[in-house]
Amino acid sequence: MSFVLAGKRVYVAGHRGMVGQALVRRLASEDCEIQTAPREIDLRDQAAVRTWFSANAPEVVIVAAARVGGIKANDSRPAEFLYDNLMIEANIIEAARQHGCRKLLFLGSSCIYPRMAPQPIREDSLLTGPLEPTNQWYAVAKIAGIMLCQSYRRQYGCDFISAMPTNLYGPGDNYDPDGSHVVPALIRKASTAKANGDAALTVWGTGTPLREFMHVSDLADGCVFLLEHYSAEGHVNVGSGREIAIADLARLIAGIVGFAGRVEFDASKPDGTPRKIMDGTMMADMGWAPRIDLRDGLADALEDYRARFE
Ligand code: GFB
Repeated sequence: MSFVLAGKRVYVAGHRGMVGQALVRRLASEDCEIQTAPREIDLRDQAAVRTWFSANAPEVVIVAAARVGGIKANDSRPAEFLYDNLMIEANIIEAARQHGCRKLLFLGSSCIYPRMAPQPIREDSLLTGPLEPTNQWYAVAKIAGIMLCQSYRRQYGCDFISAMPTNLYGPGDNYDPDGSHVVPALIRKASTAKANGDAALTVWGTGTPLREFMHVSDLADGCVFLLEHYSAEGHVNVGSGREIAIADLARLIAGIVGFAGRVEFDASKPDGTPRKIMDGTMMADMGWAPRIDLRDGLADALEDYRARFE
């Protein structure tokens, strides 16, 4: 099976975010017309989304727009993470159906899976156990997005599919200390500690949680691959297949940044899920593999941080 992107109007919802920027970069080599909506369009507003779809008639849609953030943002702003994500995905998916879009890719997150899911986490672990409390609000919204795509396939015959990326990092990331994910947070902490000549940097939690990280350009490539080669109800994991403990990640980032001080841990901060590595068999069996190794990817992210903030 092969869906052709060339010549089609492809709407990247969320083009200002890290994932959306990577999709725009990747799609530039696909000979398609990339569409983005201006900042004034509030994707939580159903009428605004419908009007934009009527005026621009996208043929393919990638739902990379979302309220996202790291463990603290998820835990402290539960209503925003649930409401905003439900509204954004429902409005875009329904508008795509109304306007007869040929294909839609919805992006979720590995946090949709139960906190204690068997590892590596297979796609069929969904809804087999309780969620991780720190990000259950975001997870429920993303699970609803998967279900929307599945239900629209069944009831309306829409070719809507879902991908679940692992923890992502890369150019265009959010470096806000309270809102960010761990990779940008540690790049900033190590860079600041180095610049200030500090003796130590502080990592949240115990340092023992295991996470799988993937460079956002690999995700963008996986998305294009799925649009072209996948059409089925089940959501698909997209990961790197490599995991690392947060303590080791902190030391690796400190080394790449050139911060030679101590790495300390603040165990009063939450660890979140103890381990989260996804099973990538579905993507591998279809013939796709990520390419960017963690060390090279982190060096690229650091370059982005320095270009933007130093
Ligand atoms: O990246 P992160 O915020 O997200 O945190 P999750 C990963 C791990 O890094 C946690 C630790 O164990 C954090 O306690 N950590 C250490 C830090 N230092 C820091 C720091 O300075 N900042 C941050 N942010 N973390 C998110 C979900 O979970 O994963 C989202 O909350 C989403 O909904 C995302 O699913 C992919 O991996 O814990």
